[in-house]
Amino acid sequence: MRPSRRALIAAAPALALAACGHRDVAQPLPPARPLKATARFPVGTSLMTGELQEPQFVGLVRSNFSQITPEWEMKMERILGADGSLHFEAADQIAGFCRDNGLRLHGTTLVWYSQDPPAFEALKDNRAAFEAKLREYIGAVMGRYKGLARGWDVVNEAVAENGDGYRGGVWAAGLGDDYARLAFEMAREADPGAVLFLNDYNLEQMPAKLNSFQRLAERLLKAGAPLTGLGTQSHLDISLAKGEAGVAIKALARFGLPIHVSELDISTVGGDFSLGGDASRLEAQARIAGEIAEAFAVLPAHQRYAFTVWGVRDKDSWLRGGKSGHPDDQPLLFDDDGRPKPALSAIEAAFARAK
Ligand code: 9MR
Repeated sequence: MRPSRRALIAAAPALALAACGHRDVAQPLPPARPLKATARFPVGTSLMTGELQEPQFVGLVRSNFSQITPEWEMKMERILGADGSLHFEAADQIAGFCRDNGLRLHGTTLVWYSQDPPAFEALKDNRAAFEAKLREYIGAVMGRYKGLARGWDVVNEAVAENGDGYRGGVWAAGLGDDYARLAFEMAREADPGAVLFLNDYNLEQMPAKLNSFQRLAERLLKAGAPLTGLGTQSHLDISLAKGEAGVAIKALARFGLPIHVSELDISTVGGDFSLGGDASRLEAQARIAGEIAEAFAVLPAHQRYAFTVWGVRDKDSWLRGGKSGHPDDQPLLFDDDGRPKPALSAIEAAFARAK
């Protein structure tokens, strides 16, 4: 679906400036309406402790967002030492920032195939000890942020990369195929008030993966697991065809559970075609941002857990670095200088329309 006239009109000032090439824009864009002011549901961003030292970053977070996901500080890789010790300094710093600023916290992640800490590797042939250790870990982490964390990604990225079947890393090795159900039960014991998510990526781009994700959710629910939320990470890129950005949300809505757009970014360097210049790339990004925002905003109120972006300014994104990153990527809603982009305006327009 193309953005409506209203979305395009709302995006017009940003688009006009973007057309000059975002790196050469001399005048700052007029301030957008704070994102959270337009939404009737929590709007989140991820952040890292280092970013809390930057006044511009903190200002953008305070004015635009109402929920925070720590980008890695609440993951096992940060919390759990090789000897089984727990390290909460960084996680506590983010929790403190949330408390001080009246922001909701979303925790990620408790059980993730890609993290196989030595403390669990050592126990994988001793099922009882492995289970006790995981119960203790989930109890300690969720217990520490009880009351502040509204929800947690309990099981992250359980569907196989190609969408055909599942993967469980050390968790399946230690607990068998039932590891996800056990993890959800442990999470409910630790914090009965938290929304407990199954979370995954590429659900928009890969029908097979979306299908397997739904089968897993059905299986868990049938087995009585306290799965109470569904997360679609939504790492998208500008090659996404019209209508695709909202497909996961629309499919998952039938479960009647709260839905989290949990890690939205829209890469501008993806795709196997040339769009010709920054402006058209940012326009394509805005179209996709508007589509996914629209699909989320029209959900029934009780299903709108949160709409979360995976970072604030383009330069903060994980897509700028690492092996698969690209130095020119502009995947987020604010540019390197903290100026609002067309994608932000498109999201605001979609949120406003859905009221
Ligand atoms: O953006 C995150 C990056 O800073 C971390 O180094 C990495 C490993 O913890 O995780 C990244 O976030 C991932 C998220 O937790 C799960 N979905 C994919 C995200 C991007 O890789």
